[in-house]
Amino acid sequence: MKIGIVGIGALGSLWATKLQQDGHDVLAITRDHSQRSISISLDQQAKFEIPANDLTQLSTCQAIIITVKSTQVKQAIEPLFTYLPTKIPLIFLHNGMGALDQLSEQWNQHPLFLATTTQAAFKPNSQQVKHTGIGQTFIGAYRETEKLTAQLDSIIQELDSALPKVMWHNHIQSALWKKLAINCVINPMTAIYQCKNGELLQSQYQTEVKSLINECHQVMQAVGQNQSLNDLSDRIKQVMIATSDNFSSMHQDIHHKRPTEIEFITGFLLKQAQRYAIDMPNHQRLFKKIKQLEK
Ligand code: KPL
Repeated sequence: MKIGIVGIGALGSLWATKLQQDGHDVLAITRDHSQRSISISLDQQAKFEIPANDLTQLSTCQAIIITVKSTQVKQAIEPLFTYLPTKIPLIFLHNGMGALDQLSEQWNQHPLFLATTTQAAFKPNSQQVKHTGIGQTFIGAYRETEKLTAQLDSIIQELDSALPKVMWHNHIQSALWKKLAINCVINPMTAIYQCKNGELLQSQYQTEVKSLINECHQVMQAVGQNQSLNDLSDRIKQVMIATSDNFSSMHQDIHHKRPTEIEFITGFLLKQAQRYAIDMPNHQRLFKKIKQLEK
């Protein structure tokens, strides 16, 4: 297969190297379109040389995976519009929700898919990527009109072979809401308290964690995401344990003075809460605090 990867951050680099290792042609699209190739090593292996930014090659790709952050989706994808025939599936993989709703109407003809993953990767420098956690990736439809076609099914099989497990999800919105809840609790708290994910299990944070989960659960119920409060709390705690030694992406963004994804994480949750007139004092407070830290 020929696969385009837009965004060569940690997850984009992981996908690019794993796909090339599995024998596929990879085309990397980076922020700087004048860069002609990228050179990157995966874990302890030799370097992968990946061709980059020949936009005329996009039309020959079987699928494009967009791994840029939710805050960069629009600016990364809009310039590619004229190079992308409408038959090519575009798979978006990022934290948060609502980023695709900002795309211009011209994308209506394109098959758009959303993905969520528990794979973890870390990029210590621009030439190296480390696969730090083995997980699962789910892909599903952005709109109800998009179905699992035979073409997409065979792409998913190839992706699964390169970086297992990759699976189709009939209700990707529910997987995205669960991930959103995790990110709404862990990301702002770790960024504000400057701690690792696992430190949120300490007793001093429990009252706040509980209130955040409660508020989030109310919104999920209102939008029709029926998950019990206990299951949601357990899932969030499991992620704190499984990623206990990690700094969340928002912690890293604040630390490196980069914009965070707060608008598409807590911001998205607050917008939904507003629609149903649900009071969200705890998430509001975190949202404001992260906005201040970003400044
Ligand atoms: O997705 C994450 C992030 O950091 O953005 C979690 C699951 C919180 C892992 O760190």
